[in-house]
Amino acid sequence: MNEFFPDIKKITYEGKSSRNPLAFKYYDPDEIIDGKKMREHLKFAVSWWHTMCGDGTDMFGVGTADKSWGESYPEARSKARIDAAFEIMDKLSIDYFCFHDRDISPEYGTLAETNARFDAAVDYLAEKMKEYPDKKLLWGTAKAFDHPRYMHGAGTSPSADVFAYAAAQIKHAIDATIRLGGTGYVFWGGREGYETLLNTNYALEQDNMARLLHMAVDYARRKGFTGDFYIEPKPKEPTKHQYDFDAATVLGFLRKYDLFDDFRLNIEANHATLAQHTFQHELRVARENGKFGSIDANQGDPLLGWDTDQFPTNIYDATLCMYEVIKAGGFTNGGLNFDAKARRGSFTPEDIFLSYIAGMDTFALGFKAARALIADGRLDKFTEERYASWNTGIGKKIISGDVGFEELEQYALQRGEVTDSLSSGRQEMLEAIVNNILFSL
Ligand code: XLS
Ligand code: CA
Ligand code: CA
Repeated sequence: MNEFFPDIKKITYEGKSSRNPLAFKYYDPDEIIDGKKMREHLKFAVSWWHTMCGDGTDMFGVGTADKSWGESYPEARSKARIDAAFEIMDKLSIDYFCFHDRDISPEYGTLAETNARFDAAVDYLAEKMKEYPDKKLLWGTAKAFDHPRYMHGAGTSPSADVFAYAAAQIKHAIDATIRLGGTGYVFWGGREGYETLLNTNYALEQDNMARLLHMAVDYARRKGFTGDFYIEPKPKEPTKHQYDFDAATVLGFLRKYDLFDDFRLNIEANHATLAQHTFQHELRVARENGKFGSIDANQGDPLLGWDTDQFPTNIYDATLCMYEVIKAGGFTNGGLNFDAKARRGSFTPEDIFLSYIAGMDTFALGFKAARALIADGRLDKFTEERYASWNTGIGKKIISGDVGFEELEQYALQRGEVTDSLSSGRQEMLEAIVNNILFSL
């Protein structure tokens, strides 16, 4: 078969002194760490929508990158895209991919026709996966947000017909995910939110979203899906107010609607910062609630207030991300999906490889730095000591439930002023420790 990137050979690890732009400097896929290859620790995934479909179109101009894969007709293009995707994964030593149904095959008139052509593309994908047995589906999802029918939402549309259509589309995307052995299924709340409360039945929309999720879980489990369901929080864009605002909001929703046991979170860096949180904050909230699942690895631009989906190159953030991942016990069904696109000006085929190399090296370094931070132990020890008052005396009694307000009042009256029980938070010292670790790698 013809190669799509004949000038690009398989990307190899050359180490940090290499000056070859088409080589890994930090990511050695086969390096064994704690008995596991780096590729198994990091579980990188290609995002089909950005890498295979995104051509740099923005609201001010048409695409700059050619993502036609040499084909003018949608069916042939779907197939060529699959061939090109496997070449990219193979050359970059990436073992996973993620897709929306419509990235694989677009809409064609009726739902029945769309489904039939989608199924044919999935057949081809399944064949290709046999040819490359180490390439796996990390997660699938349905694009229930771009067609005009979803202008007011899918699961939260005011139209029950649209809800039914979305359910039918999601059912089919779940079928494909199961068929391809996907270990996850994502719900990102595309247009599930509102522009104005003046026309919105907030309570009904929330209840309906929960109804849709219950139906999806019931259906998928009946069909034998054993992977994880994820909700991917995002605070705004495309709607002014997205219902799945951030990790804490989603956890409250899952608890309210008896969905808590069925879902984990897919945390995206750029969505965290849009919600005015750090990436690490969102991961910590997920982890401490037992809901860490998967990651959409990218970064926003601090000067821009929208979802720029840039390839992650910030080692500091990647380190603190991987710190949370390691503390969560590593990835199980999830992984690091590059929900990221090369900038509109980075339009050549090589830019696909260069941008993935940048992101993969960043996370390989972040992984090593996070391991070093944990092994160093200064951060964890400092935090542990900061909370030492909860291990003995009155702290221990509060935790064990042995005291109430009356006893605490007695204690406070006897104890006198308590400011002397505090010690410095030492933020600057801790930040310097992180720098010390980062620059000694
Ligand atoms: C959009 C989201 C989307 C999800 C999948 O902002 O990041 O790409 O990851 O629907
Ligand atoms: Ca995402
Ligand atoms: Ca995004």
